[in-house]
Amino acid sequence: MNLHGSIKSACQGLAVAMVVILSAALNPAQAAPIAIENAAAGKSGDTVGIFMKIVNSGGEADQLFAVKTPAAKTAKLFNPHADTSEMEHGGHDSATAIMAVDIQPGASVELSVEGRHIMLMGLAGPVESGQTIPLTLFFTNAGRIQVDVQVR
Ligand SMILES: [Cu+2]
Repeated sequence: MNLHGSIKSACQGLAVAMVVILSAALNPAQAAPIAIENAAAGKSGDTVGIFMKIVNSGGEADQLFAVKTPAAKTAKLFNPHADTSEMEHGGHDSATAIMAVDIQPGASVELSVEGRHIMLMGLAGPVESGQTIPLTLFFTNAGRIQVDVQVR
């Protein structure tokens, strides 16, 4: 291949790359703006707490509004220390249940022992350390996100 030919094929390759980039930009639904990091589960009596970092790299706010798992009857969002200064884990009554977690664009939210997190109640079976629990997280914009969480 002569010099002219190789420049021409390089230009064609660039044109293809540009089309791919443009179509990705025009279809934001194909991007995955929500990422789940450092997901972990911890047993607490006859319940299991789920902790993770939710990262929103998209340009729009999103909202985690529901969680489902075959491992438990219910998976609820809680803010157990919303109205107390105590830093112990506990207090999962209906007063501390929250409807959803908002994640602003370009921001992240930490679901932690000390703050908001997910609790699994009515476990389907015994939960052992090292076991993996499959979760489906439901987001308003990002839709369903599957995540496997390992029990510490
Ligand atoms: Cu909890």
